[in-house]
Amino acid sequence: MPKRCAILGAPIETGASQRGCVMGPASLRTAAIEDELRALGWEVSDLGDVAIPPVAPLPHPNPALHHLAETRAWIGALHEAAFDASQTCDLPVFLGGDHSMAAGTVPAMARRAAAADRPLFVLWLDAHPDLHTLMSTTSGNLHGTPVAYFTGQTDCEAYPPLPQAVEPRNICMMGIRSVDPAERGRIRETGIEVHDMRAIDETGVLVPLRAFLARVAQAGGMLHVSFDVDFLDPSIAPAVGTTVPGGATFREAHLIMETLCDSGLVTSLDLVELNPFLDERGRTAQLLCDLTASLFGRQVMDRMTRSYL
Ligand code: B3U
Ligand code: MN
Ligand code: MN
Repeated sequence: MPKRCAILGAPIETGASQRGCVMGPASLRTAAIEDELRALGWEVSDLGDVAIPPVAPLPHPNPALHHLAETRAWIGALHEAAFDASQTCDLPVFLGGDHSMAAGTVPAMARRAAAADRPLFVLWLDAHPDLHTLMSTTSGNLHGTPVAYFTGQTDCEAYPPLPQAVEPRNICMMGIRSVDPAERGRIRETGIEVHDMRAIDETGVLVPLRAFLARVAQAGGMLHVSFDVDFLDPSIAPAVGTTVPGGATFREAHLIMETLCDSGLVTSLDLVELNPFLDERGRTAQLLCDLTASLFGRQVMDRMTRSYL
């Protein structure tokens, strides 16, 4: 029986400082993400884009925050739509949209996992840990807050109540290379596993990835992958508002996606922060599409055995 995938668009850009992520889902559709996955033997249904109604501004003690009301509305709408999408398939793909959308998708996947009596694990591929609370962010860009929210930190109360928090020990971050002081403290307090670029340079991507996948498998967990475009080096992925030098290479990124495929553990995916306004002839959208194809089973040469350990 073919495996089923659902595509859901989250055209949200109010969590970022620059506009343009609203076009992310359209750009990924133009790059033919649906056809690519179908060609790999998946049954794919495109559920269209989520939308929010107009909202009134929400006051907050942190004067730096902007677009709080919109973000709260997006989190609520996305939570419901992502949960519903996950009930129709094996592996939903959420097309962003800035990373604040993970405050909707990840708690929805935690709820789905809890209903199946399984723990949710999260692989966070990003230059940033996105671990600010609504009080600690100084930029006020709410795409820097989803991890604090879905791990149940205080000072996120202006967001919708969290039905199911993700255990910090079930989160693995890779590619991290831009961390604010408040986030650094929170990484220490929560014990979230962080592999910064130095660690990746020292061991390669497979050592920490295989260890994490072994933990997921052992716990019988579901695995959500949240892929921020700025995880990649800006030289191969220019279409993002928050480029940070020294990111993952083309080959590291594909190897991660192929290894995730081999593990058979991935149960949901975010593709976030694609800003087509900053792209060059669609190359970042195309790369994201190709990386997703690797996660869904595309290989250069067939392998007799596909072992990830
Ligand atoms: N930590 C900084 C920068 C940032 C976080 N996430 C992104 N950028 N994409 C902040 O604004 O919170
Ligand atoms: Mn991010
Ligand atoms: Mn980032």
